[in-house]
Amino acid sequence: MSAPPRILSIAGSDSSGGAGIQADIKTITMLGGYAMTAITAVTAQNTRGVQGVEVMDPDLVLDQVASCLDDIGADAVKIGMLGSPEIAMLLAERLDSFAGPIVFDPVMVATSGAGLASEATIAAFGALMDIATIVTPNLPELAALTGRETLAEEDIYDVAGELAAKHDTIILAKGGHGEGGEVIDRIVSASGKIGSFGHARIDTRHTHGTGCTLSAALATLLGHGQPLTHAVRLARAFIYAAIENAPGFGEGHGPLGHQAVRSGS
Ligand code: PXL
Repeated sequence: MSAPPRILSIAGSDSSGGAGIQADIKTITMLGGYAMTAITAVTAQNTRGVQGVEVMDPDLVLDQVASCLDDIGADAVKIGMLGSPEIAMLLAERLDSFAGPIVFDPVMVATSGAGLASEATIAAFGALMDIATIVTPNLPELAALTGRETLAEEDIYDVAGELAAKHDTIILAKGGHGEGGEVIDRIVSASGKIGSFGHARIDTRHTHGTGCTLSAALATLLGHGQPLTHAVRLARAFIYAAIENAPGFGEGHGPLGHQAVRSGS
């Protein structure tokens, strides 16, 4: 058996196991990767909301990253919840020399509506977008990153293209928060549209951790050496299968069924 791709997830912990580091470990493992973690914050959380947060010391976050990269090494990195502007800035500096793909999910708000990044932390996202291979905002995040209150459907390509150009990266603008029966995800570079994927919207409240899962899947598939557009296609297939297989836990926004996704489904 060939060695699995080594994937480092830098993200927050979700005690309820649906999002954050826990979703990432499940996703990376199910997709045949070897999961490593650097925890930025610990949340007390369930499907109803976030009951408590403690942000890690920035030095300890960097130590976790160094412990992984200096010994085992990584084929791809995923960055999620950051916890503080200091952590964001230090990570951007540390990962500037990382040679593999970096997937940055600019997490701002949990599916439950709880805030997961302060304004100062969001202001520091630029440095991470500068070093990211691909950034995966949902539509409210794309609006916030480009200084807009709202974003009209017809402006998504232009706005995402401007952001891609500003940070020399690729934007995957996720359409889950859009209107209509079809969810459209668009991949955009500085020079315009690369591709788009549509999927019938699934009527469900069990979407806790979808953003984390998609970005971790993308990092794992890029770590496997899949080309970017195909990695997005496969990561979307994984997430829709995980939504279809959600176990229905909790009284709020329940977790996905990562463990139930079989290869080929
Ligand atoms: O999906 C956003 C997210 C990221 N990180 C942590 C989370 C969540 C959503 O709940 O809990 C730790």
